[in-house]
Amino acid sequence: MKLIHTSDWHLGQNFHGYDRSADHAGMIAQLIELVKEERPDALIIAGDIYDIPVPGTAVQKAFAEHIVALHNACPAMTIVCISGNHDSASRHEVHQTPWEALNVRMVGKADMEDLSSNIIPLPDKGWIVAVPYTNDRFLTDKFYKNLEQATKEVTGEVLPTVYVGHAAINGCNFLGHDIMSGRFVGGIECTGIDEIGSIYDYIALGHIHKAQTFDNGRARYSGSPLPVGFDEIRSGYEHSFSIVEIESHNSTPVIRTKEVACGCPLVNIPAEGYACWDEVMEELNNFPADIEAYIRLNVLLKDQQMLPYNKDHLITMALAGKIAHYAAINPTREISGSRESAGDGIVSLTMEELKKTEPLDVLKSYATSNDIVFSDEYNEMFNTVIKIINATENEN
Ligand SMILES: [Mn+2]
Repeated sequence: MKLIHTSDWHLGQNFHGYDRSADHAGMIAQLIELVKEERPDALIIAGDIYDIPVPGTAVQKAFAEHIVALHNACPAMTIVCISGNHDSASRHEVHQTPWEALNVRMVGKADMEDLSSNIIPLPDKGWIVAVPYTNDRFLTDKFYKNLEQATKEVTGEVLPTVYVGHAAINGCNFLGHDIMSGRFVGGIECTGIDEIGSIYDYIALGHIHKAQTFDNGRARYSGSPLPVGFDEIRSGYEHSFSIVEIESHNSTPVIRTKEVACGCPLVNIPAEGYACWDEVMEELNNFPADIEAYIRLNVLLKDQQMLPYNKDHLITMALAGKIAHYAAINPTREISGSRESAGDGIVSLTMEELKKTEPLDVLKSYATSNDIVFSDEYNEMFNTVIKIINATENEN
C-alpha cells in the first residue's frame, strides 16, 4: 500500500490581514505533481483543512477545485479527508455523498453504531480507519478498543491497515505551538499512542504542525505543508508531504518526504531569538528590495523600555520600495533586578499570550522555570486566593 500523507492546510487563513490563497494554491500544485509522480493508492488529509469552522465561500470553492484537481491527477486514488479541530465536523460531511462519486471520503464523525464511513477499504490494497478530531470526551479508551475490535472483524487482519487521526499524542514535540494557551498544558487532552491500538501498521496524524515520526516508525505527524505561523520557521522545522509505503500487514512503513516550497516565505528578524529595536530596524532597513516575504520583528525590550511611538512609520519607511510585507511585531521583555533569579531573565510570554493563559498555569510555569516543586498545598492555597479575588470582584 502506498500513501501520500498531509494535514493542517489551514485554507482561508487570515494571516495578519493578508490573504494566503496564492500560497495555498502553490502548495496544492506541488501536491498534484507529487500525486502524478507517485500514483499512490490513497491521499490522506488528516484534518485542519480550513483555518476556521465557517470559511468564506471563495475558500470553500477553492477547496473543492483543489480536491477535484487532485482526483484528476490520479483517478484510481482514494482521497480520505477527516475534519480537525479547526474544521466544523458537520459542515465537513455536508457533501459526503457527491464526493464519494469522485472516490473522496469526507469523514467528520465517528459513531460506534455505524462505522461504515470510518473503516474504508482500498480494494486489494488495504484499509484506512479514519477518525476525525472530536472535542468531547467521546474518544475514550473504550472507544479505541471497540474500534480496534470492529476493525479486526471487518478487515480480517490480512492487508495493511492505516489509522488516520487528528489528535495530540503524549510525548510528541510541540515546537512552534503556543503550549501555554491551555490546550496542551500538563498533557491534558493528549492521547497515549498505545490507547489507539496495535493492529494498525501506520498511524497518520494531523494536529501538531512539526513533522515527526515516533512509536518506532509506526506513527507520524506529516506536519503543516506551509508554515501557519512565524514560530514554525525556527530551526528544526521542515514543511513537506510524506510518502509512506507499507509492504504487508505487520511490516514497518517506509517513509520519505517531499519538501514544499512556500510561495511567499515567512521571515523572522532576527532569524532566531530576539534583538533590541535598533538592531531589528537595521536588519529591516537592509532587507533586499526584490524578495517577497512576510516579516515578523522579534523585539527585546529592556526594563521599562517601550516600542517607539512612531514604530509604524519607521517600519513603513524601512520597507519603502520593497516587495516584502510587514506582518507583526513580537515583543518580549527582559526584566533585570528583582527577577534576576527567574531563569534566563526573559519572560517568555507576550501580553497576548498572557491574556489567554490561566493564572494557575502562569504560576506553574514560573515554578517550573525556577526549579520549585509545585505541591498540592501550593495548588490549594492559590485556588483559595483566586476564589477570594473572584468573590471580591463580584461584590464590586
Ligand atoms: Mn492545525
